[in-house]
Amino acid sequence: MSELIIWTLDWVPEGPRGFVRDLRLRWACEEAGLVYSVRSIPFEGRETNHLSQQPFGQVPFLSDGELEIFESGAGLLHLARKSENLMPRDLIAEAKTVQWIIAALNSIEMVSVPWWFLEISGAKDNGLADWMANRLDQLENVLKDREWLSADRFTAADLLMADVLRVPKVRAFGDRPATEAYVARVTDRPAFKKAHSDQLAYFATADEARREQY
Ligand SMILES: N[C@@H](CCC(=O)N[C@@H](CS)C(=O)NCC(=O)O)C(=O)O
Repeated sequence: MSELIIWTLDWVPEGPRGFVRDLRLRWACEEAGLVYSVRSIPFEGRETNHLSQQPFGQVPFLSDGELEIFESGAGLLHLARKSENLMPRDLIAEAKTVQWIIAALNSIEMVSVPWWFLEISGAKDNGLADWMANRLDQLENVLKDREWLSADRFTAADLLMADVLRVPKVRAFGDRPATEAYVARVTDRPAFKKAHSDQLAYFATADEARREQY
């Protein structure tokens, strides 16, 4: 068995804690019962200090023995291949899980991240608001008729979609009861809670190391 390592930053400011995307991979490993460790690259110099592992200077990336893989979605798919807990082996259910993983990234997060960025930048008139509302309404329409996105059970697609949707500003953008119930349901899973509290603890430990250093 090769060693699974999730790579993240060695420290981040308060704001992103609990939301750094290494959480997606931690959460997936917890759901799958996979043994993993977490290691980090320095926050200072992150734009260029790990370009051979992540060409955009971001985290996370994953190593699995010889294999190194960047993009949280690609890492999630890699982990999903290791465990039926994340992705059913039935061909149709698997295809539907992959479909919703791509939809979370390419139809929802593709809109939500730029919208969120304009929001926190204090833009007076967020030009992406209509697009964002439309996408969330369309998803609400899907979620009002089902508990899970694929295969009538929790899959990696729910993990990713809920992670995209649980951002507080996204969650507060309009009243969408089915989506809210979905996010609450998926993030109520013990594996999410463990991954989330582990990430918070990881950066809290980093605070102590930093205090000693500076
Ligand atoms: N598409 C990438 C996005 C990764 C991303 O946005 N990572 C953030 C942390 S959650 C990051 O590294 N930010 C630091 C920076 O961009 O300087 C993925 O899903 O892995």
